[in-house]
Amino acid sequence: MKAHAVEANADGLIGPTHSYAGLSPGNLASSLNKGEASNPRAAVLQGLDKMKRLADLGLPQYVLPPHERPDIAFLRSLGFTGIDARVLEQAWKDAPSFAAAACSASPMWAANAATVTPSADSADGRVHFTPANLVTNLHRSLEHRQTQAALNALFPDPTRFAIHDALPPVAHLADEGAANHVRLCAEHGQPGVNLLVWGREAYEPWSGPYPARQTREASEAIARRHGASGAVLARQSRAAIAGGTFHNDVVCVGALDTLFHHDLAFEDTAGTHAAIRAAATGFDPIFVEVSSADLSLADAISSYLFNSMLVSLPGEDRLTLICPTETRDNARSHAVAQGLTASNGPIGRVEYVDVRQSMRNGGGPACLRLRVVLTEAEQAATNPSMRLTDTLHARLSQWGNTHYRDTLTPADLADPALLDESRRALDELTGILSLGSGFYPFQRT
Ligand code: SUG
Repeated sequence: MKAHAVEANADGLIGPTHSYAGLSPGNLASSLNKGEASNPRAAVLQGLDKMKRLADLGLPQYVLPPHERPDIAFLRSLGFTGIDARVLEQAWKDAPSFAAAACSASPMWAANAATVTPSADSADGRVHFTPANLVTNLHRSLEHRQTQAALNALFPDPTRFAIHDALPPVAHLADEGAANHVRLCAEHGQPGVNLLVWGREAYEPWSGPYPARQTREASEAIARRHGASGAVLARQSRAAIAGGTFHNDVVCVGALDTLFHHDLAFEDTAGTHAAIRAAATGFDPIFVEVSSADLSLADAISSYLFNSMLVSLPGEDRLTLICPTETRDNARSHAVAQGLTASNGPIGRVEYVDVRQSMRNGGGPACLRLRVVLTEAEQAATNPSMRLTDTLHARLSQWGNTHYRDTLTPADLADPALLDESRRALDELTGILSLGSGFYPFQRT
């Protein structure tokens, strides 16, 4: 008999350099909004309010700190020298694309932080984490070491938590973390099915219009190193990637026994369903599939119906789907969402959250959170300063209001004052979240 467990969320706190730099080919929102002015202050407050909604609904909620940006150490590795402000200035002059990558606040999308295997599924009974190497996009490849440090700060007990290194950062092992992983189960604390969705094989010639960001071999290696039971590997459909589905979680989400997905999510839908059924022990999976006739892939992507949080709330029999407001604004998506609750299916309620600042970079409610199934003993072993309470929500909102700008264009990223502002904010945050001394590179020099 396994211990009772719940699905906690760890959200990426949105950083002070949140901007629209058009850094992610194949992510249509990122390309479409390139060059627009962002509002980092509104962004961080929207993210915090979303976290509070989940905490108020009764789920444990944790905060993952933003990374140090601009990433001066990365620019130094490219040969830029002198004081930090000069490194930044020269990089913007000589290598603006690299400078833009060094400024991205992309660690906010915690679904890409790591792949997580709960203790109920792992060979050694610990919770396993592999930070994603995110090698497909330069700006995201800068994340995994600091992500590992953040996970170590949140889950400090090595007898309960195993935080691995990222997979070797090469294209053959391209990994985007939990955005391509869905866990199904009867109860969170019972062994589950781990659906790992990949877009291409390591040695496959790739000719699609957009990159496939996850290799089959990366997914296999993670299941192997975590000792994950119930692993099912499924190929993401080529049509989905070509249409702008840069992660599987743009068209698919699951919780407990329910997988909710678009009919173009998988290359072989019937085979994927059959493999999940075969791997499921103690429950019959329920597939809620939305057809292209009811919702085109383009509408699914622009409205982010599936990039929602599907959650099991304390005391409720049916699941709740937490969608971005863009889903409500799209008549077809809204009709599908209403149809879900009107039916007698597993999804009983739909709620909406405003994360528009993140959405304009292709990051919906599901992108902003990393799901971590935890027993009570495991929850007790987390860093208490990183758990969102009403007090921490108020404190971080005040912190964001104090330190963040309310407008930022990509050109503003070159402003050396932004470097100082960001560092001041992160320095204060280090104390608020008890991250330990020297958590950020700038604190170590
Ligand atoms: O990797 N956007 C992110 C969005 C990640 C969404 N995550 C999930 N689907 N789980 C990405 O494409 C855009 C940054 C810019 O263009 O400035 C960006 O990185």
